[in-house]
Amino acid sequence: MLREIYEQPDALRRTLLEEGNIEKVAKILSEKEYRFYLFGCGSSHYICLCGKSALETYAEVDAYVTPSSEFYEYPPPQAKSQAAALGVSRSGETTETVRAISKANQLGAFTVSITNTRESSMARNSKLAITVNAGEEKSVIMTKTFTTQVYALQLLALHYAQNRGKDVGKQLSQARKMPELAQETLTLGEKMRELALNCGSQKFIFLGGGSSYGASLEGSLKLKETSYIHSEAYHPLEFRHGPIAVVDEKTLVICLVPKRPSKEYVELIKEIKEKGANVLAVTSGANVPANQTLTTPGVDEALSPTIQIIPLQLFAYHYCVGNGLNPDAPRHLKKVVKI
Ligand code: F1P
Repeated sequence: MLREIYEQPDALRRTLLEEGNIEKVAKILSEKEYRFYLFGCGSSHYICLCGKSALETYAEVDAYVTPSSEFYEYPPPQAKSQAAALGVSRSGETTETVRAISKANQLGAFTVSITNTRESSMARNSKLAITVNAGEEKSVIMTKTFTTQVYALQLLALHYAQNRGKDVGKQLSQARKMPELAQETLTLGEKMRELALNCGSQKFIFLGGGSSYGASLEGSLKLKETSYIHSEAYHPLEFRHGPIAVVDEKTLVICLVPKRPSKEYVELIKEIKEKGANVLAVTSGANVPANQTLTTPGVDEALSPTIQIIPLQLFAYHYCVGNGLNPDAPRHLKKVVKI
């Protein structure tokens, strides 16, 4: 897992080599007025949430996200001929996502698969396919296939926007620097190790809104998968509506904070800290009243989940190892879930 976390800059570079194909897919999609439906399972579902944010921000299209199983069990009534269905799966073989692609085909949607596997059931059954070329991911726990698939969706959104005549040149050049930005982010490794080994917390909460919501869910999932610790993720202001009751001195709250957070988010951080929690802010430049702030490289907000997830992956890894567990042999998990 650790090796694959540190391979992310190279994996992102390899995804960038696929930009020509991503551009081609974006061109075909941009020829029609589609609504976008994105689905995946587990981490791949959260990748879709990050992708939704890029599609809505840059391409200004409606994008809906569901877990794959929900898509085929309760198909959205509008997922028909004017719909583009984007299925995300590292393996391209996860039963629910394969079924969701079939369901989308049946409904008449234009199907696109995003995977790390060139030959897969999903790619075969989709009209178009994007392979992220991250290299084999040996770990059951997704890390480099998370960042690269999010990155592919961000590039897709940017090229789609460009084809639609939107001025996203600045954001596209920033996106092309993602491998270097990921490299810079990895220097947070030692800080994350210290925090994971010394936090002494028993409850873990991740907060993130907008483009950071998917990354906060993924950060929380990494901790569950590696360390069997119960943790939860919320949209920041939703946390006030009940879950805040769990906060005490044994709670670590990791907040993904945009460069310019709302006044309400800043107040929430203050409030959680006053209730005794240890608050860690992950931000590219906001000044918030957390116990500790980790600074990540500055990047356009809709591109930020690719960067923000890296310290959370490192936290989960070090927390797991610090507790004498082996992240490469996670209990109850399989690399490809087939039902
Ligand atoms: C995704 C997934 C992971 C999870 C576990 C099993 O599969 O559900 O999110 O961590 O490793 O697989 P995939 O559809 O992306 O291959």
